[in-house]
Order: sequence, then structure tokens, then C-alpha cells
Amino acid sequence: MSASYKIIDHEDFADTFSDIHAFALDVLVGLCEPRKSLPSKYFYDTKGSELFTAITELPEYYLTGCEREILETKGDEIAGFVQGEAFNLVELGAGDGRKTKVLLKYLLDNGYDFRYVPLDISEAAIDGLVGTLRTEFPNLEVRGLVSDYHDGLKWLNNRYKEKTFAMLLGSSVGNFGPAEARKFLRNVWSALDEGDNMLVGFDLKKDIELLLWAYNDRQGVTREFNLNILKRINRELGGQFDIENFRHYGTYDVLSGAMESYLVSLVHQSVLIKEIGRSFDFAPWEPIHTEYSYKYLIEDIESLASQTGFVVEKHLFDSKRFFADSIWRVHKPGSDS
Ligand code: AVJ
Repeated sequence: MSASYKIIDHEDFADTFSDIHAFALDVLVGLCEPRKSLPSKYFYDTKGSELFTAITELPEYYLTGCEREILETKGDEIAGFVQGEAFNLVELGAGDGRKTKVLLKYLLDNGYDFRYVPLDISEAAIDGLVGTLRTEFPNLEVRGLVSDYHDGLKWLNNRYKEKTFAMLLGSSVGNFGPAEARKFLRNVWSALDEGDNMLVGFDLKKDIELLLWAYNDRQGVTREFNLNILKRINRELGGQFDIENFRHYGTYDVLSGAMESYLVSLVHQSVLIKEIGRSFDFAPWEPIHTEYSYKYLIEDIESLASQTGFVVEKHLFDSKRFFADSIWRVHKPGSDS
């Protein structure tokens, strides 16, 4: 007898519900809002990832250098939390893993028993990173995972008995608003076990001039990075954006504590996006919001941790106290270990 219903799963649509389709859908929705916006996750195509790497090398973009200093000088404090136990060092959103290499070197040189697990949704990122690590650290045990964070962590916890030390570097939580950040961290928490650790990078609130320079650099790399999202729409969705008709605008909202990036239309224009099959109108000086980068106080970090089920173990700072890598422990009430 045949079933009277069918459950349609992801595989049934693997070819039609493509990345391009998801991109087109998000662009349509974002540009239909009265306040236009585009999700910042679409910055990172090949060109955008290159531009972001160039940003991390700018003198004004202090975040990367500060976090590198923490990882270079505080390896012993980070490793102190595993206390001789074997562990899986999981990096959420590993990217090119540049900053992580200093920590990996420290842990290897000091004989720690661990496996490095870079986890990213981009197969190209994982493939590239695993390749370079094989040659640079032949003695390192690497297990790359291509997955979203929650499923990747669940898979790991079922597969290996060792404790997890997860890392979310580079202030990537800063792209989330407060509610989204809580939802994201709680979802990570639910895939971890009692006693597992998590290290999260936060950019701290500081002199507004320094923040403004970091997102409005002299060479205009951040400008290029922001405009690249329109070029990506042109490349992948047949968009007809004239880049000259938009300007980058990076500003700081003192109330919310967020750096905000916009692309502002300089003229009245109507822009066709072929894959979406319609045009979008822009008034002169109308902004498209493209990114939030939230800045934190220590008390903001501590409430975020406790609201999502973590206990703060320690905050690690760079010498200028511009950035914090905060180390947390997973607490699951009712768990007996
Ligand atoms: C990669 C999200 C940490 O928000 O500072 C850099 C991205 N945007 N310059 C940040 C970014 C503009 C960056 N994160």
C-alpha cells in the first residue's frame, strides 16, 4: 500500500533551491523594505574575502592585530582550561585560520594532546586551510568539517568523547543584534556538553574616532569591501548597479553601540536585477543598510554569557584593552558531571 503522504526533504530540492536562489530571495526581501538592507553575510564571495583579508592588514583596523596579540601571548591561559585533558579545539568559521596558527604552534610546542577541528560552511575555506596546515604543521591532527555550527558541533560530540574547546574569533558575533546574538549563542550552547569551553572574541567600546577610522580607512579598502556586495549582485544576479552612483558611509550609533555601514544612493535611479526580474528605485540620498558591528562593554559580555547558559571563566585582553577574548564554560543545570 502506498503512503498517503510524502515528506519532502532537502535532497528533493538540492538542485533548485541553490545558493543563487537564496541570494536572490534575500536581495529581493531586503530591497523591498521601506528601509532597504542587504545581509552582511553576502560580503564574503571570493573577492569580498580577499578584501576582508586586506582590511585586517590596515593600520586603522586594530581588531585583528589586538586579537593576534592575545593569542600570541596568552596561550598558557587558554590551555589552562583543559588541564592536561585531551580535547578538540573547534574553530567556528575558521576562514583562512591565520590568527589560529599562533595558538596551534603554542599548543604543539608545549605537548598538548588535542585535535584541531576547523568548521565552516564554505568547503573552499576548509579545503584550503586543511591543505596549508598539513604542510605547515605535519604533526597536527586536523579534522576539517563542512557544516553549519550547530550540526557540526552535535556531530563532533556524538563522535568523540574528548572535551570541546570551541572558538569564535574576530568579533563575528558583533554582526548580530542583541537578540540574534543570544539566539546564536544559545544554539551553540545546546550542541555542547556540560563543562565544555567556548572562547568568544568581542570588540570593546572605545574612543569613537578610533571606531570611525577602523571602518572608514584612508585607502578606501572598507569602501571597496562594502561596494563589492553590489558588484556581487551584478555578477551573480545580473544586476545593473552603477557603482559610481553609490557611496560608502560608516557611522557609529552611540545608543545601540553599533558601527553601521551603509551604501547611499547619490542620485535618483532605477536599477534592474535580471535574475529577480524587476527594477528597484532609489531616491537621492537613500541608504541601503549593509552591516552592524556591535561593540561591547565587559558587563554586556557577562550578561550575554549568563543569559545563554554560560559561566564566564576569564576575559583575556590585549595590552591596549581594545579587544577581549572571553573564555566561558558550558553550564547545564541538572547535569551531574
Ligand atoms: C569580520 C564581522 C568581524 O565587523 O569588524 C570589517 C567585518 N566590516 N570592516 C567587522 C568588517 C567592515 C568584520 N567582521
